[in-house]
Amino acid sequence: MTTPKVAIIMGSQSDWPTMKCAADMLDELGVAHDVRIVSAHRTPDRMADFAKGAAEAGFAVIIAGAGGAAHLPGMVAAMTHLPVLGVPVQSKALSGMDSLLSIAQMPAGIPVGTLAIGEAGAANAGLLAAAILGISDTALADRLKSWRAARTDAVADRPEDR
Ligand code: RP5
Repeated sequence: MTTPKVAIIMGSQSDWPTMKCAADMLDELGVAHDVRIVSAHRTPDRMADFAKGAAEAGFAVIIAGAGGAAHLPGMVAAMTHLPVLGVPVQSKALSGMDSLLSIAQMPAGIPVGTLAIGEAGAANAGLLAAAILGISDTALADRLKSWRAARTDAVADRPEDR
């Protein structure tokens, strides 16, 4: 069995309901992925081992979700050249604004591709990972185009019950 090309990591079990939207999107597009809990502050050694070994393990894209002082995506990006897509998980205290700014405001030099707060961001991270892999996988690119075309076709010309 080949190693999945996408890793979905998150800081806590509590992030899973959000990050599941990325996993569901990848499932829908037929993209194999691994899912792991990797906390920057609770399991820093696990995070470093994962990030430093991710390329050699065969991953091509990393989706990293975290909430609050959400340093996981940036820390992982600092330890791998692979593209890191950051998903700000909606926090209780600040509704995810803390997560968003923590992930988006990386200093120049170590980029994290930051998505929207919450489930929309996670779903879009799945789509973006598929688009990145689709550059060198025409079958996947075709599946992604079909997925988008179906969404376009589903939009009615006029609202119902008008
Ligand atoms: C972050 O703290 C996690 O990414 C999570 O979003 C947040 C809360 O974690 P728990 O206290 O629910 O484990 O590290």
